[in-house]
Amino acid sequence: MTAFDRRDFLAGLSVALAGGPAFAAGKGSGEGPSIVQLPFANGERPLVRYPQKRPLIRLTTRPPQLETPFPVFAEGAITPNDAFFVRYHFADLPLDVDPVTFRLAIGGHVERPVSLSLDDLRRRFPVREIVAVNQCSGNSRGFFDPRVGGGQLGHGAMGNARWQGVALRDLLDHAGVRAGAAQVAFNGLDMPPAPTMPDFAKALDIDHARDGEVLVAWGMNGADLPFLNGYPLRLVVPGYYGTYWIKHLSEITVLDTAFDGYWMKSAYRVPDNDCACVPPGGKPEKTRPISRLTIRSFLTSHAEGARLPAGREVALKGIAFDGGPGISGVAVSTDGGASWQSAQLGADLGRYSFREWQLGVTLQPGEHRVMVRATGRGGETQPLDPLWQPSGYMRNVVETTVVRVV
Ligand SMILES: Nc1nc2c(c(=O)[nH]1)N[C@H]1C(S)=C(S)[C@@H](COP(=O)(O)O)O[C@H]1N2
Ligand SMILES: [Mo]
Repeated sequence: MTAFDRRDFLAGLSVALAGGPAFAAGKGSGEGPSIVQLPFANGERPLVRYPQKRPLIRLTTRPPQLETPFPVFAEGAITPNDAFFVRYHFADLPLDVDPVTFRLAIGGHVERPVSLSLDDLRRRFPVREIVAVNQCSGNSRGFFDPRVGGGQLGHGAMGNARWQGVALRDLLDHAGVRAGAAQVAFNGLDMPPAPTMPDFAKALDIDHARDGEVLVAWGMNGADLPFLNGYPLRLVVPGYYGTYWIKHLSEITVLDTAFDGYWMKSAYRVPDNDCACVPPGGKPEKTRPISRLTIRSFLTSHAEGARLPAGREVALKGIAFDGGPGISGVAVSTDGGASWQSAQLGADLGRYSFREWQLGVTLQPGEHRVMVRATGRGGETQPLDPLWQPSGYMRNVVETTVVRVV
């Protein structure tokens, strides 16, 4: 973003953050914003326009939480920057990031604490790219039954982008990690509204941080990160839930102990068992930090209630992804799970990316329950019955879309 754009943007952002007329997506002036109905109780949401964004589904104003309208995922395997979802925990966003004076600090249990400018990052380290899905732990939480507390999201708190930046490993090597390092903690420029509240910070084990795939990224789909997606730098943790993908990243701290911040120790934890689940309504005895994405797939070509022509071939299309093994197959049922057919997979953009799929079907008149089930290269697949847990994370049941063939 140029300095000029940024000024414009910041003016717009403060209006939006103040809860003002957040650029109504409605047709003309005087009309309120368009309303989207997510398919669960209390699912009415306004479509609002924030700076650098097309109209998105607003969950909350302070902090800004915006979800991607689901039809966007039919546009292709890459989620456009202006449609990418936005999630913050606190409304106190940085409003004065200057790309010239901005510094990323790397310190803690290292030989040489360093402070790097954006220029240093671009010039002094090999530039790397990876296509990876950023999905919020609570994506699809609104579908939990029994319902759970937290943002009642539809399926739009996910997105897939080509991220560009430098390997975290190269930065850590530059600072020189000292023997005995255990974890690396990450903090961004946004602040809690009161000093008594725990700053949003996350940590990765040292081996994970040094795996060469975790990036400190400035680029997203060939452009600077949109401000609301973490300008000027964010962490990219391929295969891991979005909670680790710290935005406005300004501080990297190597620790010789496990990081004990609130957002690791108390929040973003899941039942410590194979399914990360408990019986509906139950409580886990033991928890662990949330980590890898579970495998998921969606029909994107047709929405619930769509009308399809009878007796003619129709292309069903969609996306699938997992936490890193990569998608090996997608099965589709048009009869509520009685029979399944293998879909054709689209281009492979890497094992952390959305993988497109499609299947030509010819259907008889009537109502059809279309179901999609992905399998990963490790053999893992999606459950037919939803898993439940009290935080409403990690939904990955086989989703069903009812279409009418006429
Ligand atoms: N600085 C900062 N980074 C953050 C957060 C935050 O509140 N502050 N939220 C995290 C969570 S929970 C998610 S799901 C992702 C969302 O990324 P996005 O807003 O770019 O879609 O950002 C992560 N990084
Ligand atoms: Mo999240």
